[in-house]
Amino acid sequence: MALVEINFDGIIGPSHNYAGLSIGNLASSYNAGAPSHPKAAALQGIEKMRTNLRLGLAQGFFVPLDRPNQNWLAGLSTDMQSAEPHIRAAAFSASAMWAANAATVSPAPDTADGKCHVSVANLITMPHRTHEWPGTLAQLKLAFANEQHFAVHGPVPAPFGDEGAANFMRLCTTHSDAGVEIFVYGKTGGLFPARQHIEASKAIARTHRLDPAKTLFVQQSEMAIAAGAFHNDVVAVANAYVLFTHEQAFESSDKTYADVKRLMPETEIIIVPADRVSLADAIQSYLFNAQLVTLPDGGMALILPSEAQEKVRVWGWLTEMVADNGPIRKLVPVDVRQSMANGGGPACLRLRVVADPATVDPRFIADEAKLNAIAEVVNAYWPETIAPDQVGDPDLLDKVRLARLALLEATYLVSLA
Ligand code: SUG
Repeated sequence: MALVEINFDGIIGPSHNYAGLSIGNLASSYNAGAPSHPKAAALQGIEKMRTNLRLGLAQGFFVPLDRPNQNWLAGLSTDMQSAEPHIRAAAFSASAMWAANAATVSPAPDTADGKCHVSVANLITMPHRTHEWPGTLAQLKLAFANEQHFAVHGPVPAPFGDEGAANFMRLCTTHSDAGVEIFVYGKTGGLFPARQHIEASKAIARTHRLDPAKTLFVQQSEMAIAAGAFHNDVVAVANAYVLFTHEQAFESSDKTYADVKRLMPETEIIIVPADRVSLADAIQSYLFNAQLVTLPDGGMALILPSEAQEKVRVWGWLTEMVADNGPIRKLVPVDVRQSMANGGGPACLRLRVVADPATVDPRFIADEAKLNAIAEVVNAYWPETIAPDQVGDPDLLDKVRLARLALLEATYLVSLA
């Protein structure tokens, strides 16, 4: 069977809130302390999955992690009642929703043993994300338990930061062909941290048994990180033979484009010039944090945040591009505003896995009926709103735990409890 790209979206968890935890992520900082709307957030995410299904795309999902993370708090010899506010907020964060940061995935055609390799990300730069990986790994091991087709790996050891597929792109002729894998790392971002370290990227390439002749390590531009592109997927995205990128995404753009063309000459590189869309506009509108997908008719679409439609210069450039007979033919705006307010667009919410869906645990594969069942649980159990001073409230903590358990029951995933 031909391999297809399956997008696994993180279901937005019941503890979704705005705690301003991610320095360098401008939306997270601007919205710190605002009330959040977990139910609306999760329903927006579910609608995005429905949009993808209706476009004829394969869709999967991951469930939220157990929050607050009592084990992590216990490791710090504290609990939700006595922890300092920033520790409490870190333990309660729903940040695992951004599944692009869950892992790096090298599809079977790219690896020496013909298996799809999946490495869970250590996320060690931001304290609230450091404790995601054990829960994420448990889920990856379940979803991709078929050892004939998948190899699931633990995290790269500290101190090398790894943020998963958010700093990774793959180019190929079709998903079933061997591709070129591009790892994007940061060195410095001025006042902001570079979250992806080259040592981590290289370790993953070795673990995944990639062909060094078809692997690139590319430095993200310092200017982009300093402007708020805390992950490369905020300024560039690739699909099949298309690389869609902002002019200022990479530190050495010309060398990057030349290397890409050398390894895959048929690549079409679409560069958005800074004098048409500034880095600031790109970061505010998240036009690159789009799902660039191949539709069943062979054309490509950008599933992008509705914020991109609201910026005249951004939308102007995009509509010109699709009218121009290039490979990207369709723009599909989706409303994921609750996630966007924490710096997570449509592409952040999903992990791409190129595989035969029949080899994945079916409990993680979505269809309309399953999304209806998930939406029912969200409607019944997810909090309407969370104000910042509620984060330690025992009633809210109970509600959040019960909500997740109800979802695990509805998705037959109680073993993850
Ligand atoms: O790691 N935001 C996430 C957003 C991740 C976006 N993912 C990708 N670009 N692929 C982050 O910065 C904010 C949480 C808070 O402030 O409450 C947060 O973690």
